[in-house]
Amino acid sequence: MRRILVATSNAGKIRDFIGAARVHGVELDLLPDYKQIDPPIEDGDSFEANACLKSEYYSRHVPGQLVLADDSGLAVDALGGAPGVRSARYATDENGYTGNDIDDRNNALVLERMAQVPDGTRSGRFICVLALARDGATLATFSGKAEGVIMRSLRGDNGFGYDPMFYFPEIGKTFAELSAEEKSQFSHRGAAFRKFLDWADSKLGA
Ligand code: ITT
Repeated sequence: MRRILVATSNAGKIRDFIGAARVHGVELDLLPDYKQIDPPIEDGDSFEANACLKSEYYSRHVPGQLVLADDSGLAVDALGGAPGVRSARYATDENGYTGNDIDDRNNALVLERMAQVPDGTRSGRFICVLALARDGATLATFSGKAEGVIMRSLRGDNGFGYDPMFYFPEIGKTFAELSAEEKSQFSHRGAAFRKFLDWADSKLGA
């Protein structure tokens, strides 16, 4: 496969991508000098819109190269689909918080808002859209989801973001109790990544 650059500032996503790529024997590189580039404002109202916005934006910095960006989040049914596209900034939207432990704050807020929600109605899903772009134009998008249940407390030390509250019934574990390779088999990001690999095999060649 041709060189694919991944544009993300999220260390947890990078870990997931490395795990998924390893499972498939593929190598991914990070966009060079990512930190020197001012991030775009993610103001799209869907995962797809934000993924395209990011991949198109970053691909303009590396002419001729293929750039993959990820927009993703957790949609909880009892919260009307929140945090959804605002997943990374759920606590920021609530109270302006922007510190380093934003994942902890986001988790605490979801647990608090779910406290009175009875068992049996605590369903939610992770959604991921990957967008592949070159020279500012999207070539294709790939989506994946994972259906689970929102726990009443956090469990597991792996992963990132909402992983410790996301119980995956098929294996009886939260996503934070899985290695990156295991998570990629069940996760929204792994599913989207496999669609991307299939597309890349047929459109870009080996
Ligand atoms: P980039 O835009 O730089 O990729 P970001 O963290 O801002 O990084 P998003 O806007 O796509 O990315 O927000 C995704 C948020 O959704 C992320 O910060 C987590 O809170 C949550 N999330 C997405 N995928 C997740 C996963 O696999 N496990 C846990 N939480 C996840």
